[in-house]
Amino acid sequence: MKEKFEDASTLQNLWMPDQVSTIAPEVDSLFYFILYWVYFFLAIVVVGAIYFGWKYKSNERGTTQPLDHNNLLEITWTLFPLFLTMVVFFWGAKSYLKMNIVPYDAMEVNVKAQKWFFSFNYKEGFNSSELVVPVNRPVKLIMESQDVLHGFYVPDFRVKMDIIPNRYMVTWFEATKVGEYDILCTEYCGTAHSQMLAKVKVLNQEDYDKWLEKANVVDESIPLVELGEIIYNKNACNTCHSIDGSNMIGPSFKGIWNTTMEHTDGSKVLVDENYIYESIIEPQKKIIKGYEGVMPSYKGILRDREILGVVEYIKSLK
Ligand code: HEC
Ligand SMILES: [Cu+2]
Repeated sequence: MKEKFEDASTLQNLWMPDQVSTIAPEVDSLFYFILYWVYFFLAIVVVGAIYFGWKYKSNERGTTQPLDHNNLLEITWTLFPLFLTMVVFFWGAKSYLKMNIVPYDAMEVNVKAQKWFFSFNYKEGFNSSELVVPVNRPVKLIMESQDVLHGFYVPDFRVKMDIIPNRYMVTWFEATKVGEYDILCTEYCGTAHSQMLAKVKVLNQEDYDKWLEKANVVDESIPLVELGEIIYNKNACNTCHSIDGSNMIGPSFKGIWNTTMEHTDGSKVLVDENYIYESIIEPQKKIIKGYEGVMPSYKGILRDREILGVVEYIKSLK
């Protein structure tokens, strides 16, 4: 918090998020340019209305002369706003292009949005539930949705892009300050878009290299049960499955091990390793009675050891 206020060179920072990308100051200055002109015209209208209301409040002065026209006034109130809107247009177009033309040397990260979480796939060959990037380096995001429309939004970066299913959506940013910033999904018309929270971690190059090295190996030293619990929280299983027996969007994990589940096709299946594996990789294959087939596939997202971890974790929830 202290850091926040040290940065607050103007009052503006009190009600806007920090400016942490190269584009943020540009977006804000155009925003304030428009905002201050709006205040200016608002003042003219309000002051004018009050003044004339007062001036002509009674008929004592008689009626005014019929007005014809006033060339100077009419030309002014046409040309001046035209000039202002043109400034806004060219300024906006310039920033818009800058936001949409990705620098050629940008580092690339693939982003996948699905109900109800983001995952970030690195070219080095692993997935992360956090977007971790080096500071002062352009980052290109190639985004796709596995199911419905989602939105990718980082307020501190002033970066926002819808993620439309069946196509790649591209955006980019260059973070200017080390720190941790919020990622939000901006679709609010579904069950849990508002809970699709994630973080961008901006590290200096050295820390980033270290993180990359570590993230790229599955840590064999973590016991399977703990790994399973990490996956449960990290990969959003917890938005649909409880561990205390209560039903959410999906069935609870508590006590399901070694029980039989009835499916919509009437078949009964024992919850064992194979069934859990299948539920995670091909969730639509068998749908449990009383539930909808809304679980996303984790194929290509969870590695084998991680799935084994989930199996052990479910076993442990007696
Ligand atoms: C969007 C909600 C959602 C998310 C996220 C989700 N699931 Fe599911 N899951 C469901 C629903 C709904 C069902 C029941 C319908 C079906 O069988 O597809 C289910 C069924 C299952 C089953 C079969 C369960 C049983 O009780 O027999 C397993 C195992 C499972 N999920 C594991 C996971 C794991 C592990 C994760 C995280 C890596 C996860 N799910 C994430 C919604 C979700
Ligand atoms: Cu969403």
